[in-house]
Amino acid sequence: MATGDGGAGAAGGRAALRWSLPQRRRLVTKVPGPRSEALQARRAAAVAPGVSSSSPVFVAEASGAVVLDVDGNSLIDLGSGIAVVGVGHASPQVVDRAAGQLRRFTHTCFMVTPYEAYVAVCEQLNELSPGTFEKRSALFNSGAEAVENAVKIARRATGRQAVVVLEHAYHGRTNLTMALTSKNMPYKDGFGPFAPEVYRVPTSYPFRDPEGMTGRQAAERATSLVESEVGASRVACVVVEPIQGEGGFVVPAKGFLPALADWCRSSGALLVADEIQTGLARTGDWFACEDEEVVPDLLTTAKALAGGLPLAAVTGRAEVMDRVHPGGLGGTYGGNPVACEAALGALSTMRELDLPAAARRIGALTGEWLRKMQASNAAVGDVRGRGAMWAIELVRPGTKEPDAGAARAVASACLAEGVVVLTCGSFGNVVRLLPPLVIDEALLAEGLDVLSSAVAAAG
Ligand code: PLZ
Repeated sequence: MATGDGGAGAAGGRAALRWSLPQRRRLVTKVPGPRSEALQARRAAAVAPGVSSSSPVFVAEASGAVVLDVDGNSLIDLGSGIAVVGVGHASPQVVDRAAGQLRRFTHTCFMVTPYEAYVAVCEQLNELSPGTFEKRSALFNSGAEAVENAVKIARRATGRQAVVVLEHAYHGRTNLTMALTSKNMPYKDGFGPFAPEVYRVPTSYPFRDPEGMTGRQAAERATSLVESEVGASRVACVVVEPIQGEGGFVVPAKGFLPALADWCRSSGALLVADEIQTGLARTGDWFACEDEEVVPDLLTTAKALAGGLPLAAVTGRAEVMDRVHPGGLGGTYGGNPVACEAALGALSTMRELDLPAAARRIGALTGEWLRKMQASNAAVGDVRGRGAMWAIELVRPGTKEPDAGAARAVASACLAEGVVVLTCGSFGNVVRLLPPLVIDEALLAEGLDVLSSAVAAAG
């Protein structure tokens, strides 16, 4: 169960989770309230403005699917800190294991004196990720760092340099991952020059592609460009998000990912699946690739992996991973022991509560709700997603012209009513839902009801 008072959550009637906060929406001031506003003023004087917040509500406590702000408002969280707390905020096993580890030791550096939890996290990632072949993993701090390392490994293993990425891709904010990321504002503007040998080709975006274009045709459009403009034999890897995250929750047409995987195999390029946002139960499978039985050579994870602590990983075929010389990968904090223990807690929660199944139940409910919204509102151009990763793309009624203003208006109307939702998309016009997978179904429905009203008002 996923409520403080004993109801059955989307995670079903399996092992009980007790949350420290009642799982409810309750507003006691306007949102943001006076204390958040006072902190916002302090923040403006102290924090670099380049780091902004989409929901300027300061947090006092968070538990399960609820965030309690400093004014005492209890908000429904349909963003999970950008797909991180799938197991819920302050999830019991995450907290217990991390706290236990904090008391034993906080750091030694795995590259100096190793510890078991790092090995155990790698073992579990190797077991859970697609492919029955032998695998190895390496741990890092952030998603961007994992993607950078996947590229390093692919280049080292293939002896090739070119990296192919897709339109609308998001892979991070470091220099190499900015180059891999598609959208200029806010991620890249003025921050160049960017890393060389990165080539961008069209993705499959059913809502915006020519009517009737199949996944295989979209893949052919991409790979023929690579062949003519890059040269297949120069490609170290193709990096793809199986469902694009920041770029707009773009679900490719069926057949697109398998065709890319086939092309990689026949070209000697490696397929890197960036499952940082989609991975670890979010889409209803352990990994989104599994939906079409795509088996990547390298796979990146982060976000949900450690239930809120910073931890990321590259997992891949042993024969690829083993090509990197000892000492070629690492970092002071990569695979920090507290983060590794938290990950062991998160992974065991995902298994015990069967969170892939919970994500599928969330998806059934959410998809139905969003389609109803679309039927009654011409501003909802597209509804798409899988599992607990769903979005609406907002357009000017009767057109496909993106309406970013409407997406912003919907998100702020939801916040004012005590529901945190996120926007995304290359055109800023997508409202996305990433609820904790342990959310109570009634609470999710309440959040969707608030969203419906906000969308109706914006349309
Ligand atoms: N790959 C697919 O979704 C992070 C970005 C938030 P880091 N997405 C949230 C922001 O505006 O910075 C992400 C992702 C995919 C890579 C990353 C990068 O992960 O942990 O933020 O570095």
